[in-house]
Amino acid sequence: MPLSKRTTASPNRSTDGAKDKKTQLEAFTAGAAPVLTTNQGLQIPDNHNSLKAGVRGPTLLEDFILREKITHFDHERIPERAVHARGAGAHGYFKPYKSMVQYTSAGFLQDPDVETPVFVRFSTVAGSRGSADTVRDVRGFAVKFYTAEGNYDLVGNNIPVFFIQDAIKFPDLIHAVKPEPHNEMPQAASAHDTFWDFASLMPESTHMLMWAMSDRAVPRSYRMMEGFGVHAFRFINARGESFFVKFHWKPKLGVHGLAWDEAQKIAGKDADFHRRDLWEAIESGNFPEWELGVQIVDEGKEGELGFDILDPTKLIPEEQVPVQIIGKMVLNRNPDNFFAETEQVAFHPGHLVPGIDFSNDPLLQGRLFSYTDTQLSRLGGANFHEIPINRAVCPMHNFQRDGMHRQTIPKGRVAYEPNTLGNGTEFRVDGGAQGFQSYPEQLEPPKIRRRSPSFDDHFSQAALFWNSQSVPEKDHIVAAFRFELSKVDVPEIRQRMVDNLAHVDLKLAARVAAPLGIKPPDPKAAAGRLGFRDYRITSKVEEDPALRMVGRPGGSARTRKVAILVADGVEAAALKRLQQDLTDAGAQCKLVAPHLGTVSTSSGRQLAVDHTFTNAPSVMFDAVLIPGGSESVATLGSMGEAVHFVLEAYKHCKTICAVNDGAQLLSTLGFSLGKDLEQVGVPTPGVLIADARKVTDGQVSQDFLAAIALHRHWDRLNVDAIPA
Ligand code: HDE
Repeated sequence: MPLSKRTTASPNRSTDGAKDKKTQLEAFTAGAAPVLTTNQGLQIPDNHNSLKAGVRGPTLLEDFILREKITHFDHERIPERAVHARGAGAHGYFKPYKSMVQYTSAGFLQDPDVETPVFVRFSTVAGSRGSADTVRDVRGFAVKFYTAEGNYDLVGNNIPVFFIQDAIKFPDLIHAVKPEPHNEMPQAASAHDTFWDFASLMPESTHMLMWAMSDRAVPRSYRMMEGFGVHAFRFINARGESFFVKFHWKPKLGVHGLAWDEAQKIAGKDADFHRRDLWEAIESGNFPEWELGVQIVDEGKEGELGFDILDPTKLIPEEQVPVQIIGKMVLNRNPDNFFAETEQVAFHPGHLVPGIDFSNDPLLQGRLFSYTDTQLSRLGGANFHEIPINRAVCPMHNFQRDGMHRQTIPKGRVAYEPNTLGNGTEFRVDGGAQGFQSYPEQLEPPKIRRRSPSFDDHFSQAALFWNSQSVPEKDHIVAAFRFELSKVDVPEIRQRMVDNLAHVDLKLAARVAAPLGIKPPDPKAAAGRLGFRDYRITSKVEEDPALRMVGRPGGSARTRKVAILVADGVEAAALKRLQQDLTDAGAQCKLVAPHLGTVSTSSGRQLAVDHTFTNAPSVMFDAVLIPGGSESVATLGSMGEAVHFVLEAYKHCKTICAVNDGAQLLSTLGFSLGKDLEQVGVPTPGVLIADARKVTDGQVSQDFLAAIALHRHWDRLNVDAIPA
């Protein structure tokens, strides 16, 4: 699919031939070649032996071919990102649904026929580059739009608020969450003393902690995450009018999380789980899609929200200001090279286009410094904008010169402005209506190093988030706090944290505290501490359904992975029909068996096996089908790995469909299934028992698909009792 037929046009900017990012990148792309050469192009005769003084003698310093190869290898690594080191990227495009001309002059938001190329990088925050994908963490969601007016970066997260209110606390936050400095442990985890020491002393982090302890922090897939710009930005229209705007990305596949036990196990079984999921979805043509949404607040009306729009620990409830959906992003191409593209891409919240501007959010203001600064050391100098993935697709011209690894060869003697020597007449860029215009906001003196009192409310939206959760989601939040705090050695830190939580909800705090070997939470103890603020706003909404993940409409079985458990003697007829119906609905079915190769069906046919129980455990799947066939079922029942597979899928609240005597496997494992196997659907949520004869009319497939579309059956009872 072509990435861009037309690019966004600006009245005073012409574009050159490199309109399309893909075409531009192709100019830098190299494939396999029939010879090996040095970096200078000299053909290499032998890539297996270094130059030696005699076949058994020492290697000669003269061997420039060896030296060049080893030297280059020695310098292959660049510093990993200080935060968001672990990530995965993809190319795609963005298209607005309608013109946003009323609110913004941004060219790429004007014309529904215009596709703007994008590159997106998803990431975790705390872990190193080689850490596991499924750790409990915030996810980065950074989008670079290659517009005709320059690159616009929307550098957001999958959580709409942040831990801190002022950029000056960012190094402290990150030092606290990163592995502890004396022993560099733990990797990619907030469950340790320094993080909770800091967090418990920073009540402003409470709202974000609620999100970070929710299933948002263990996404099922990058494709199933929301994205948020977090800060308030500004839209500015052609008349110079300003509107506050908050950005949202809404995934077409719904918002879904893993079970915590599942996430931990995946971290060991497939550390690349999210990266692989994104890659495979794109390779198979299941292009992930998000809609771009905006919440717009007129400049001057922000006071009516009831909280400070500049405070990044606050979100605007969707119940209060609805999200307008304004466009769609599709990711349709994997990078050709991870390092060249995903590692070298350089995002920056200050990469803006005319029509979009900042707010005074003090967290955002600090970011405006940090991102260029970090690229200087990470990408080795000031010319990182010339790296192919970072190049704008519109013409770029200025008099910045030289520096490490400069690629462009600027012609002529003029490297200053104003000048007359460039083209014989005076060239001067000195004000005027063209190009980027900062919003001429009136500022209030005095210069002051202090937090605005309007930022003092630390708990009301944490409570709003808590009150908006479904029962199982609340249970998961409690379990996450318990897990994290149980890893904290110092009891005073655990105590301080639950005392803070008492200001969100006393019952929540008491539940968290119960197994932690500390006193019951004491709201008064928290209130006496430095950093605590008594101020509390009254939220205009008490609950916001948009804040929960469970029970939202629009779930689908599309791209969901279904394991079909088979062994010799499996009955194939119902299996085949279900497999076909699931595949037609976009699910991905894989046959998991005791061995690779084939298994024989009860009628003597051969079925090709995709995976073994060893190489593809249940945590790799969203749902399980256990077909009938007494021999097959007996074999599975005698295999520890197969039994564990089913128990674990059940524990993780996944949909399980058992056909005929497949159900016996479930009952031998102790699940109560009701008596009537003729009946489709039993009291246990997400466990379907089917009669093979009924499969042919398609109803079983429909029920199975509907159950998979619910993602997980979190309301399944007593899963904690399952020993898996
Ligand atoms: Fe970042 N952040 N950040 N951040 N951030 C970086 O920039 C920083 C913040 C976010 O895939 C770094 O190029 C400061 C909020 C994403 O390449 C660094 C502050 C949000 C990514 C940096 C914040 C983010 C980064 C490290 C507080 C959500 C990954 C490498 C003032 C709105 C981008 C780099 C990618 C990366 C600094 C807070 C999102 C060090 C100082 C809030 C998605 O410059």
